Amino acid sequence: MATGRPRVVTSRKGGPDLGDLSGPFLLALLGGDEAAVEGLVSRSRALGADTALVVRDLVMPALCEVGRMWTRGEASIAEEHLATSLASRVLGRSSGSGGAPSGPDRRIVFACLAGEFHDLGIRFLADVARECGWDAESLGANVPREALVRFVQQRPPAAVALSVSLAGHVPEAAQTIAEIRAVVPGVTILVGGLAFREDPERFALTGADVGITDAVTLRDWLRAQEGRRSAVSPNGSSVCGLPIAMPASLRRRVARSR
Ligand code: B12
Repeated sequence: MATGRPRVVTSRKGGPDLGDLSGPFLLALLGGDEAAVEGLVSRSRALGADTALVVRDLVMPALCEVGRMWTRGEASIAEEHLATSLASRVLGRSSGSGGAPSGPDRRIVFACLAGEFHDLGIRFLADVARECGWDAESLGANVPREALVRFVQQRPPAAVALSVSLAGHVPEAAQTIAEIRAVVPGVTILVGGLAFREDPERFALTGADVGITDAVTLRDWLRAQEGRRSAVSPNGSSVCGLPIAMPASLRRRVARSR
């Protein structure tokens, strides 16, 4: 995959309008009303929204508003924590699965960079990827660079998706991407997160292949990869994402249990 300026992709708006549900959703999150949050997610699904759309049009606006309220002193840190964990729990339960993933060409690893604690986005995105039939692994928040690079080297996926919320972490993203490319040259690297929603020019500073700022665009990008061969070079270092150094019998057992 070529380096240089990332391809920045954005899907057009579309799908059911969840606008009427967003106010009640915010109130339910701030009030810690799990049944109401669940009910509103179910109503969105009944209107035809998949996880990507629920994340973009229901969850994101509510959590951005929680963030604004937090900075204005209208919501406490405890209320923010409550809203975040409630959204994460309910969405996790309601997300579907797109069926069995079809091999290493469809394996994607999500991670937040070292020092980056905003991992809710990638938790949702991993659900979106699973709904698209991808084998998604989320390494969560604050993944040390060396650990991430080693993980990707040992089990090369088709794609690595890095999340950056704080603008100050863009240089760390660039360094991480350079180190991943040095050990797995063919992997497709995506970046996204608040840092790029605030200023898309920052994509160019990372060296990533693809820049995406929302869940619906990621869903569309993942679907568009269907049928395309992975760019990961067949150097024998990965079979279904499991390290080649693993004994063949153990590898088969682990692969069967996934
Ligand atoms: C919840 C939250 C926290 C939680 C995070 C909990 C968790 N487990 O994620 C905690 C309490 C840890 C936290 C900490 C901090 N936070 Co905070 N936080 C928020 C808040 C309220 C919501 C974030 C969120 O979950 N949004 C919802 C998710 C779904 O959105 P998302 O992460 O952007 O992801 C979506 C897209 O960006 C995209 N995406 C994300 N990553 C990727 C990657 C790829 C590859 C792709 C394709 C797409 C993609 O898809 C996702 C789904 O659509 C925001 C407010 C806001 N406006 O966002 C502030 C906010 C991000 N935080 C902020 C700040 C300042 C901090 C702290 C510095 C506060 C402090 N003084 O300690 C620390 C920093 C910690 C750190 N080093 O990372 C500021 C950032 C300001 C700025 N512009 O830089 C914000 C904007 C609040 C504000 N208004 O000031 N925070």
